[in-house]
Amino acid sequence: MKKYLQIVYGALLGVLVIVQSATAESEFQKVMQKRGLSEKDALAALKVYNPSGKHDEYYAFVSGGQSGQVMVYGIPSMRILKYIAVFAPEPWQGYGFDTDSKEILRQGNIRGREINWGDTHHPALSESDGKYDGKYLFINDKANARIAVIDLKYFETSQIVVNPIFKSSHGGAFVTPNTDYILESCQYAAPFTNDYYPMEAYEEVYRGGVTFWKFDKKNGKISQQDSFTLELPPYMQDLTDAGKGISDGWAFTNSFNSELYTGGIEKGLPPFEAGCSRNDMDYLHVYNWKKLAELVKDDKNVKVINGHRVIPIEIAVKNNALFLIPENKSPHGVDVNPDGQYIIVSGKLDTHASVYDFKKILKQIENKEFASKDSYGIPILDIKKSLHGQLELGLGHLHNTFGKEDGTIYSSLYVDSQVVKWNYKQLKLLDRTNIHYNVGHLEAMEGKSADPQGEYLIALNKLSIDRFLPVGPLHPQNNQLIDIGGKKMELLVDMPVPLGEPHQAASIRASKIHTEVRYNMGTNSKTLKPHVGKTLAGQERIERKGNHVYIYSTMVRSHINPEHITLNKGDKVTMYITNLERAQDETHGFTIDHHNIHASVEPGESVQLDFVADIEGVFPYYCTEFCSALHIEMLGYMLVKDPNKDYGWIQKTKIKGLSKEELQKEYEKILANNEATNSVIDSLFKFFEDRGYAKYPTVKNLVDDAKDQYTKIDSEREKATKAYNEKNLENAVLFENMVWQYMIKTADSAIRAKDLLVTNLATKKSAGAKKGEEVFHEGGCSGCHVVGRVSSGPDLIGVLKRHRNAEKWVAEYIKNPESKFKEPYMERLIKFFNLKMPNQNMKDEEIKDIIEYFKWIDENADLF
Ligand code: K7E
Ligand code: CUA
Repeated sequence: MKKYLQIVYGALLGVLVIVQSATAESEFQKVMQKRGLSEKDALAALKVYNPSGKHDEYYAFVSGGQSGQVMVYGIPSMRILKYIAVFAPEPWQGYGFDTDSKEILRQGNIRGREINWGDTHHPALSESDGKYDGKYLFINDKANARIAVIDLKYFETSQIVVNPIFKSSHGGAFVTPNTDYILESCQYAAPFTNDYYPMEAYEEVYRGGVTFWKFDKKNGKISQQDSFTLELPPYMQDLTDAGKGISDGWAFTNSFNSELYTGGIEKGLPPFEAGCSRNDMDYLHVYNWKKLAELVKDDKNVKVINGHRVIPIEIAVKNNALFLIPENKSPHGVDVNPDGQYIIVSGKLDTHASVYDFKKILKQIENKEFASKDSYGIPILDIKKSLHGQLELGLGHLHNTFGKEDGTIYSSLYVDSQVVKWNYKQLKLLDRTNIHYNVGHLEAMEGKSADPQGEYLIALNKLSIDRFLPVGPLHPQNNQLIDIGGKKMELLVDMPVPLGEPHQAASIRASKIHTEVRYNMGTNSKTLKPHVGKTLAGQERIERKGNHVYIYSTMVRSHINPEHITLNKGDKVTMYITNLERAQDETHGFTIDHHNIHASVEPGESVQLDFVADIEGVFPYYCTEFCSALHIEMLGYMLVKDPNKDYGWIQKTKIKGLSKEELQKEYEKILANNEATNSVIDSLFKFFEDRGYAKYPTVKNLVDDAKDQYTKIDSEREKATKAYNEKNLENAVLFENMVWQYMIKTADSAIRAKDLLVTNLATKKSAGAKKGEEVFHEGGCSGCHVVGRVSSGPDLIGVLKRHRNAEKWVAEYIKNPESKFKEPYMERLIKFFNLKMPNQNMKDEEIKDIIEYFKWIDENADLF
């Protein structure tokens, strides 16, 4: 136990320490005991814990199910980073509440109807050569057959496309190895047109299919006119995967209704679930998308339905581009292995997983060696000749993800509630682990790419039953993290997901994602072009064209310009807001009360709000992000009057001000105050210049922001002086106050920059100095001593030079302060500070470390 804890503690510090085992061990044990944790728990905690500021190794993009969103969290910490709004309005991001994002959301309208939710299932990352490139994310909406594009530079939805002929789609989004196409297979068969056909027309008119959405990687958009669909029989296609490596150019889709069953429980007929699983076999669809992409170029190979090109079954068959292979009934996941030779089909109703060998499939196709044909004329390959083999895994095999070692695959067992690790080449079971209830998808790191990374696996469970504090009948979902780095899988932690069913996840190494932190000034974040309403400082204005009022406004710490907007009831309003900030994370939010509008305006972004001022009244508007110390003061008033009413009776009150003398005093006071603040700022700026701050990008950003704030002082000062000369003392004071506000904003960024620069420049602390610093703070020394200046106690810079044999002297003094009070130097200090240093009962070891810390301070004295 003792040894074990030493190792654990050593790992925690990241260094080999000869543990002060007595303290470390007992602290560790105390906490474990108090929280009822086992050694295994403690180890799991170490594997997932991120101390403040430490980033995760991977991003996980997880479908938000019925929320219509995508959830982003970090692995291994499982900390949620963002919900990206996709198919549903999301107020924090302003998504669906400002005009520009509404335009994206409304791209998802179907037959003129607004759809405000989605059932997201399968996120897919863009690929180059089958590997994740970190540029885009795609997600499907099963309920409404839509696909969305998310730009990973901004983590924002940039496009939604509606499938023109499918009524539902489950098998999307899956991408081809260079993201030429995003594949979306239909689920519930229906007529491709929008007409009524009775269920009796199922075989004749109802159809399934796969849509190939053409993606333009350069501009990050799906080109709808270059996209097309392969018509398929109404077999209820399920999931899909694109080939890669030797199967590049092909794709695979399974299905669950080879029976062509049409239900009718209310008529006394067996329900769908019975009819669709009567046969022992369903069909794996195998098709050559590269060939189809060639065929579609010739008009005679396509029929156009709802303005969309469709390749009929017979054309695909005639051109050797479409085949079927039997698969055990009602399968679920289909996954192509990293080199593209094997296709693993999950059993679901069968205890076996089936491994198909693409080489064997291709051989039969090339030899035109077919077992039979289905009723639509599609050639059927022999299953035995196509299989590499099968392996019994357990009950309810739903999905697969690939491991790092050649041949390893992890599969989910929904009914058994297990994850199994096996080898699909050798058809050998390797390991299995129990997880919590009903796992659906699972994702090992980059596990569906051509370059799986292993390390961790997440199990996306449907039920959470007893795992978390109860929150009523609707439970959260449960995502579980499993360590797959060792020989045995180890369950590490549960994460409740309060969003929607987490079907599929896609993970990517964090270093592959490169995001922006700001927009070029005046950018429309949805088009990434300059916004028509771009407004720079000084260009704020209100323009009226008939009853349409255009407001060009800006937001910057800590005011909205304009602050008064007076309208007539019935005015149409277009309000443009530009966030003038350049500083990272200086977002402003904007709302006008009672108008159901909200915008999140990121640094540099311009947004547009459209609404009708259709109710009379007084409506405060304000910034909804706590953006600075004066955030609450960031407000304005929209005043809507009824043009048919007479408001002449209203008395305008005048506020009684200060006397002239009082104002003069006020003015002098604030001038002096500003001068003092300015000299602090000067010394900060000098510090930056002297230390070459520009070499450190984050520091530079902060300093730039500080300077940016500082430049705003001149014009305010001018206004103050002008007002003063015009004897308008009241305004002179207020404008000088504005000067002070900008100084505070300058100092705010500058002080953060200085702290960061000091951390960058200082010499590395020894282990002792690090501990000494901790002890210094924890022991209460920092209550009186501030490094770099005299506080309630003396500055500690140079403390080791102030005494002869100083290390020994200081050590003795900390240990027993009273012993030195009588020394003449100390007598003078005590008198000066009117304070005696208390005995903090430091241990010898701690005192030694504090001295180390003092040495470090002296080494870096010029930085404080
Ligand atoms: Cu939930 Cu991939 Cu839509 Cu299986 S699917 S679980
Ligand atoms: Cu801007 Cu609060």
